[in-house]
Amino acid sequence: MKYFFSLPAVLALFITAFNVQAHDIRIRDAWVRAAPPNAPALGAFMQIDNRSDAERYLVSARTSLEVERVELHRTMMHDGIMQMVPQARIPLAPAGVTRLEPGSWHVMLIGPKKVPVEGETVPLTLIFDDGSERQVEAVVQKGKQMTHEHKQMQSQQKKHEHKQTHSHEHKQDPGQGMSSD
Ligand SMILES: [Cu+2]
Repeated sequence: MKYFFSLPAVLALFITAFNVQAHDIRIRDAWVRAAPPNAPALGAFMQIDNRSDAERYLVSARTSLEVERVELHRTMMHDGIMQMVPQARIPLAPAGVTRLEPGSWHVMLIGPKKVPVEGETVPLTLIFDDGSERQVEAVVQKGKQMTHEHKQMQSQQKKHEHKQTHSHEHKQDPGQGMSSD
């Protein structure tokens, strides 16, 4: 019976450890960009504060919204074309703010069964390198016009509604994305 009593104690220790570490990470201003009902993917954005003095990483995300899968992406210039590149993790600089925003790092909800409308909220769970999790409600709202962001869905399949352009002339000032939305 010793096992019976000690297991909860061990679990409690783990939970305490996670809670302590999770205080280092704070998420603000989470939002999902409003999209047409047939959108093949939804971008989710936020600001992540890392209040620790160590580099941390966002390693995955999930949602209770019904989707095919969730990926971490970064929009970047590649061979003169802005495209989204799946990321294994998103680095969170020590004592810094990392902005997930259109044209940069973002969480991508791929293959939503039903696209939420403006004003709805999307529950997101962010998972960090130490195993801790943070939950946020991301509000669906219109983003600024971004013509380049989603035009290269990694190699495959579905064509999507985003305009095709082979320049980055519409790239936004990274400083504008979140603060004014
Ligand atoms: Cu993406």
